Amino acid sequence: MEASNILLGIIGKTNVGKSTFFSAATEVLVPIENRPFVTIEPNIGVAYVKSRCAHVALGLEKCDALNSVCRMGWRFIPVKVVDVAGLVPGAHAGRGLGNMFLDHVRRADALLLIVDASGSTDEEGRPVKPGTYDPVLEVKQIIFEFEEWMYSIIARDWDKLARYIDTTGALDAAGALAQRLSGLSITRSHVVEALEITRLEDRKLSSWGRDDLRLFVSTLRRVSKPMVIVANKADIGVAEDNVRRLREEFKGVPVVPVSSIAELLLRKAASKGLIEYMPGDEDFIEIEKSRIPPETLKALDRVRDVMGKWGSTGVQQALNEAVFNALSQITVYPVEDHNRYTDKNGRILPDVILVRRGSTARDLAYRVHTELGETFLYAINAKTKQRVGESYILQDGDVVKVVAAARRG
Ligand SMILES: Nc1nc2c(ncn2[C@@H]2O[C@H](COP(=O)(O)OP(=O)(O)OP(=O)(O)O)[C@@H](O)[C@H]2O)c(=O)[nH]1
Ligand SMILES: [Mg+2]
Repeated sequence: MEASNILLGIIGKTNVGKSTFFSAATEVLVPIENRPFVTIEPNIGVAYVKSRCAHVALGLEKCDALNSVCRMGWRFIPVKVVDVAGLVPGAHAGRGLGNMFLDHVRRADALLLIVDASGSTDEEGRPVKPGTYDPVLEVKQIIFEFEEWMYSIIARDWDKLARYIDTTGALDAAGALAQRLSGLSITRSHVVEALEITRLEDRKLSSWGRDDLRLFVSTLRRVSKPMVIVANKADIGVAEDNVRRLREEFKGVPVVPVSSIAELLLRKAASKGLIEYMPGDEDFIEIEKSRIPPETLKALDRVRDVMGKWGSTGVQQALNEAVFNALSQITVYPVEDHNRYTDKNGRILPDVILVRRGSTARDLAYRVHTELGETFLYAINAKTKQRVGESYILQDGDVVKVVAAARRG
């Protein structure tokens, strides 16, 4: 059973650390250099969001995680991440590498906007003295370029589409729009929400002016591609003030201070067996100091200072913010045996599933198997042993057995 089919897209200016973040999060090795436009082709990998495993709350000693990983009471749940080439101002008009490569993030459910919070790269991504460039401006420019790209897709034969939807009056406009935009992972409910917010819901599409369409596109962007601002290079002194400024400017959008380079070093040291480190932790342990090369020890000391300052490297927090906050996902554990919390093979809490907050017991049944959804009778909340109906709203960490009329096979 798939834990999720969530895709996170990494976007940002060129040379700000997108690939470093990607590599730190996925442990996929990719080219990283201090110059613009190192990444051309997209990188795809698997990262994990981290959540307390249900076995802890149930007082069990362990579980048998199958579609995810359990480490010291924490569930690591896979999500896909894609890293693409960098943007520069004017990308929509073809500057730099243009914006066509954003096609590789068109299916993203949420965006990780990586910004150089130290201000040590100029508009074109060239290295400059820290504090020179303004990260607030950088975020605005990237959002602008992203929305220009979305606009160019939606505006393409818009007039024809608008006429078509307006003249076939019986057709559900939001549904038809959503169908047209499904390649961008935009759903009918995203469209409905954007129409409501912009108060364009009652207006004929063909009566919209260009400004109406622009407003609709930027609203749809906010609704369908929620964002986390990754304030990268937080290990450089001046980033602190910029993190505060970013938070002030972009209220309602999570801003996470991150040192991707620190996380990358920790993951590498851990995989070599030099340190014990769990992503998201506030510290690490040197396993045997005498075995660690002196320059690595020095670098690790610097990493420790950064972690001390911010509480962690921030990479895990950024992933968690995107999935649990921006995308409002919660964890649910489907089981067959609600007394033992096992599947039919006796494995304890093998699977965890990410569902949107507000999902029901029947939604969960559908996620497990279509037939289970169709033949749903009731569910049992394994924590309380209580029977719940199809409209029961799932809670984070729920362990649920679905009872259906007919079984598979
Ligand atoms: N100090 C510091 N430097 C970083 C951090 N993350 C990345 N860098 C450096 O920033 C430079 C660019 O990193 P990349 O990951 O290649 O950046 P990118 O955004 O993928 O760049 P392009 O693919 O060329 O657009 C490299 O020199 C990295 O070592 C960080 O957290 N702190
Ligand atoms: Mg790159």
